[in-house]
Amino acid sequence: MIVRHLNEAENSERRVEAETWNSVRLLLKDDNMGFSFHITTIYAGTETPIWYQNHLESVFCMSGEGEVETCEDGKVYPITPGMIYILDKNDKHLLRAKTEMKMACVFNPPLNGKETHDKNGVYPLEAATLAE
Ligand code: 9YT
Repeated sequence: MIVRHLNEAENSERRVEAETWNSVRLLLKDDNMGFSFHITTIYAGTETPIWYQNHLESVFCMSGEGEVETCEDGKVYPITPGMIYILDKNDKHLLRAKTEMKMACVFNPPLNGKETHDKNGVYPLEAATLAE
């Protein structure tokens, strides 16, 4: 069994910083679970364009308020604690935080731990990362 604690992980290299968010990656590819699990903080008053073309992601809101807009159809979904959105179609989207939001995120395939968004809001597949 693997046991970790958020308090320790956020003071380690598991914490990744981006302009509009930080993410503490509690479970990663090298744990061999087939998915990764992160606690992500989205900063208040931000908008983040995201398009995970290589990954499926589920995002559960634990605290805070905001909204997510799917770019293809312009639909806007309010985010409140208890809401989950599931990007089952690699949906391109805009994530807006009204207040700071704490999200629990699951990725398939799992992240290796070092990824931050590229200019299109995408994480490359590991193979692509290694080829760069
Ligand atoms: C909700 C979301 O996708 N935020 C961006 C960061 C991502 N969750 C991550 O890398 O953990």
